Amino acid sequence: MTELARDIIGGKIRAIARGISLVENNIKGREELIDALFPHTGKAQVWGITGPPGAGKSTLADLLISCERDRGRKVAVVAVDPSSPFTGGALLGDRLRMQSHAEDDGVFIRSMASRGHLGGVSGATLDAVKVLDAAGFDTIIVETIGVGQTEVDIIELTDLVLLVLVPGMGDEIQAMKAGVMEIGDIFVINKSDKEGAEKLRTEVEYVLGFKYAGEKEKMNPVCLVSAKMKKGLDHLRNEMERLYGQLEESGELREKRKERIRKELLRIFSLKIHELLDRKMDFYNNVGEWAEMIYNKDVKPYHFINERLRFFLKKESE
Ligand SMILES: Nc1nc2c(ncn2[C@@H]2O[C@H](COP(=O)(O)OP(=O)(O)OP(=O)(O)O)[C@@H](O)[C@H]2O)c(=O)[nH]1
Ligand SMILES: [Mg+2]
Repeated sequence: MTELARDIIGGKIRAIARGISLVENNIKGREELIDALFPHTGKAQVWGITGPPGAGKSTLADLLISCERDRGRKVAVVAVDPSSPFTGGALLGDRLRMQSHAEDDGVFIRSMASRGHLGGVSGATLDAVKVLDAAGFDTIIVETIGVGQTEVDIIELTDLVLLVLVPGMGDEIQAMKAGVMEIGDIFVINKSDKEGAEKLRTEVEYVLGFKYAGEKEKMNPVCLVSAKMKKGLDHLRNEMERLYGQLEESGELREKRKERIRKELLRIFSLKIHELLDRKMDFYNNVGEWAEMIYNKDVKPYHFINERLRFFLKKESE
């Protein structure tokens, strides 16, 4: 085991930060590091917080950090910024609304930018969570922006998701019926100090009522919160605990995590095959010429592709 891996397992903050940078930038040594850390993972609870921009996700995360610290648990927050090429660093600063814990060794806060490399931010975030898990954080919170189709699939990254909604998004709720309501395990209506929170709760419960027609006891919790005023936190925290306990007891957590590994395997294998294609077939150097041949009707497209593939695989196995 490398010194870096040992220091991460020992909980050394600088090593943890370096480990995450290594993962984020996909630097050589990433795979060895994750493999070394892997036996030490699986202990942390991994929470997702997602919702539209400015919904109060970071403010809420900040409060949850305090709750966890009060219970003697170590907490890490990873804020994923899927669009940083466009928003630059400005948004990142804004997202880290958790500075009150800067001095606390039991708290680690980090933002991750999407660097657009293959494997993307989801792969990097999953590995960053592994680093934090191995480092001994009891709770890991992953914050992502998103309503609807985003690059980062929060369900794929975490055990349980809080979807943060805010009053005044009635139209969005209409649009959400189809997909987004599937995302949240717990629905947090934040900014309940503002007008319209009760109305939103009714709307959300109405939509969930359809989803769970006849099985009301299975309906997701809907929690009214004001992160700014520190209101509604106890109820939310109790629901989080209750749901997590259920997940553990029913075996669902195990299944979720296996499903996460299945998706990860698919992504990594695809990635590696893609790399192989590029390296061994010299795809990008040849593709222009191949396109020319197809354009000129010198060859038939599928026949040509299958021929090339057979040739490549044969050569590989020799
Ligand atoms: N009135 C009110 N304002 C809130 C509440 N929670 C957060 N805010 C404010 O909403 C703004 C955005 O809060 P953040 O916590 O940065 O929201 P976010 O969802 O993390 O934002 P992004 O990460 O940029 O998407 C800040 O000005 C907060 O002070 C709340 O409960 N009530
Ligand atoms: Mg934020």
